[in-house]
Amino acid sequence: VEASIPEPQREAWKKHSAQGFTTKEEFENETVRHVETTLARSLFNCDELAAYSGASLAFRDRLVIEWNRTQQRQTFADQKRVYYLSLEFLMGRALDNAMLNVGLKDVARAGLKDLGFRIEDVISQEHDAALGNGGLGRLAACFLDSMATLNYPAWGYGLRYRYGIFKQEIVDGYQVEVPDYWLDFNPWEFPRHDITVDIQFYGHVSRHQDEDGKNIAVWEGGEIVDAVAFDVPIPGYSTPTTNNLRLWSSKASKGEFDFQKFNSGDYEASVGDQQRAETISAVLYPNDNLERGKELRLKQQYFWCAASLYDIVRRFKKSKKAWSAFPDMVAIQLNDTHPTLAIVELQRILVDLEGLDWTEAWDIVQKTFSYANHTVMPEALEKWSVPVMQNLLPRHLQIIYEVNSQFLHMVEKQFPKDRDMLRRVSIIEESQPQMVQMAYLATIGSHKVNGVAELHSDLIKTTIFKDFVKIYGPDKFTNVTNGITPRRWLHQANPRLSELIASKLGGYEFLTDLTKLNELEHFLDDKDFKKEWQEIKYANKVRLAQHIMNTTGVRVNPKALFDIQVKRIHEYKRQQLNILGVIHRYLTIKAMSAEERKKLAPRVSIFGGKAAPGYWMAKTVIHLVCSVGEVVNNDKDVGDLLKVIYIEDYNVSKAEIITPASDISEHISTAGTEASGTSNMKFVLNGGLIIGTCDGANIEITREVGESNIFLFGNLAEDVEDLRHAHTYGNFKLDPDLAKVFDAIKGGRFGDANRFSALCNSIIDQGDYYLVSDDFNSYIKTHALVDEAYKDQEAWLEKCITSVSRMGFFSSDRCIQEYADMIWNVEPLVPEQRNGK
Ligand code: KOT
Repeated sequence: VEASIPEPQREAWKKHSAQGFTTKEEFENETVRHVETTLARSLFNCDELAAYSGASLAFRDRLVIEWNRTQQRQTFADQKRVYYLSLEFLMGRALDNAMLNVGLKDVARAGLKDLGFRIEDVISQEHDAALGNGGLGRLAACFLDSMATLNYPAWGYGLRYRYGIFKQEIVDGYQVEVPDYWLDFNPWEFPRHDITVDIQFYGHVSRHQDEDGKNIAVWEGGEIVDAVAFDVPIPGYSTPTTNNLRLWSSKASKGEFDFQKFNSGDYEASVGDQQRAETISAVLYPNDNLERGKELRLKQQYFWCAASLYDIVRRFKKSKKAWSAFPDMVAIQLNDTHPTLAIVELQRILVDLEGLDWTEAWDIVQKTFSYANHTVMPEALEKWSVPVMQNLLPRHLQIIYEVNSQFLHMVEKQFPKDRDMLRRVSIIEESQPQMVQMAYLATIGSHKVNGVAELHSDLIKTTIFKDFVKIYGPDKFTNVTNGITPRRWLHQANPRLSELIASKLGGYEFLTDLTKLNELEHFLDDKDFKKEWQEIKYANKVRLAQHIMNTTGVRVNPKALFDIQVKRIHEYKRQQLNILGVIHRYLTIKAMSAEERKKLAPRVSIFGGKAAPGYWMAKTVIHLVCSVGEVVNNDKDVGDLLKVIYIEDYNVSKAEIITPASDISEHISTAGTEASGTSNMKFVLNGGLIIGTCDGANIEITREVGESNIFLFGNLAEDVEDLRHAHTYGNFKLDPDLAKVFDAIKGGRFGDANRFSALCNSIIDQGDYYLVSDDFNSYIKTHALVDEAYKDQEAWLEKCITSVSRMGFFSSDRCIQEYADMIWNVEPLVPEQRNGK
């Protein structure tokens, strides 16, 4: 490593080296200093936003010190690093997380109080970093937290979108999308203008002889766009390890910025070029579980993969090791197929630029990469049109053809004469136009492929990767069940519950070893403990009720059963089943006598989540929920017995309020469609129960908490295909209770029925692909069981506490440990202890 400061002067540096605050006095000092100097404000114009900014800058200074030390440590240690490539990082807010992870939230609370602020108000000033759609992006954020907490030398690589996921407004019961410009003031990122990579697009490939007479491919022409690095510190919990998340931002290249045009007076065209370059990292595609094959998306993918690979290779080359050592120093994890071009880019670097033999290079590539699959939904599987790729990335397409040809030769040897096998596994789909199947390319270019929950990992082995299991053997395919970080999703979101648990378990060790929660089972007879647990749940419900009041004007009774479904709106997640069930409940209440109504447990049905802007069916579901709410919430017959709420703009910081407030949450996807789900884990960890299908991680949650502590219903994954087949061949009978619900909708009970006809028809006479009708009866009956169970508050509470005590498995720490041991083969780098830390 080159040192810029000569030896004799280093003592002076060490003497003046930044320390960061530890005491309340120092925190106040730093906060005020930042408000007065960095922000150039004073106590006369310091509002909550300025207080947030000052406090964040004070914490940022602390993070930066450990961050620099961590990076130095990792450089000197010269050991294998993990690079987590994800097109989405759904981080949420950073200040609260930083306070908790460095263990100084109490100090900050006291300091802010001295300065005249409530810590909650200050924290809530922060804009969510929302560079993701849902589960896939949030998983990446939980993984960063766990990798840092477990002291793994790990980097995240992503895109610095100028606009994250849109903000959702509900206007007259319809979703309206508003751009999410989040970069106005972001103290958590550090621009690294010195780290800029030229990224090439378009152009053509020619062949040249090098000095040794070797024929090499040269990719020439086209255009260059700059990738500028922005770094975000990722502090581990209760460890000095502070890892780096590097986000790339696109900029017109200095060389390219067309001075010709500029000087010739064509200023507009010149600025136009600049804007076109900046468009690459301008906006996150707002589709979850859907790929639309847009060229700009492919551009984003290559831009980010090429910049990241350049960075990784540059770091490796500094070590002066032989190329064969690359996989001993570098593990690259692909978060779904979005970064698959990284495989091709590494092969291109090794063969075209570094002059390695094809076979040697490909061996390195395969040992370096691993690929996690997150979905089996056919519309989410990435395929890129060959002509589009030919135009944008001509050399990469050649490499893909070569990889495919060698792969097919291998398969042909193994399965002679099986032409259909060759057709099925070819990376190039022979359609019109031809398509590149990214999941196949990712599989062929990786040494391990994993699913994200047991059922899902089994399913991919028998469906999309069936032939690949025959070719490579079963060991290439494995399962790593998803997890969530207990720091954010218990300690931060539910501080009182975390504190109560800590008081019983004798400390906060459970936050880094979540299996310790099982000791809670010893307190099932502890009356005071149970009373306090119940009070905490109630307080969390009061807080959510307050939020609902403030944002919708609807008063909900916090004593009612809170029934919550918050996640992206998708037909396979079946919010339509939920709202149709709610309508059924409403009709049942309307038909009851006053006596009967008295026996019913009051309910609040809460929905939340964004619909992709072009997904009409999903938008119709939102509109139906809002329309039902409009009627039900104003029906005097119903009162507190039923309220229907749509929470606007569901995001990470809303989830932190919503998750601790559930009595029951809905995870009701058609069996076999939800790869894992992770909000199911968050709700149970916060003392709520689940109503769900035998899908994704629900199955493993059931195994852990016990069948008596979860409300399962519906058809099994193994029966779905037959049922769909039956529907297609005229064997479809609409559930009679569901028929009544449709009659009510069609009769205009919830406003103009035409607005809902597409939704109704998809179930009634278009095959009911997601089996809403098949599962309806079972769903309604299971909700009746929920009602019954909730009446016995003692028994309910016991279920909740028992469930929490058994959730240890679902920590993302366990999950990261499995990736590290089974897939990445990396060791933690444990920092030496300093001043008693
Ligand atoms: C696919 C394409 C574009 C954007 C997102 C996706 C996507 C999201 N694919 N899978 N997911 C979700 O990933 C989560 C984390 O593994 C899973 O828990 C969830 O079931 C997937 O739907």
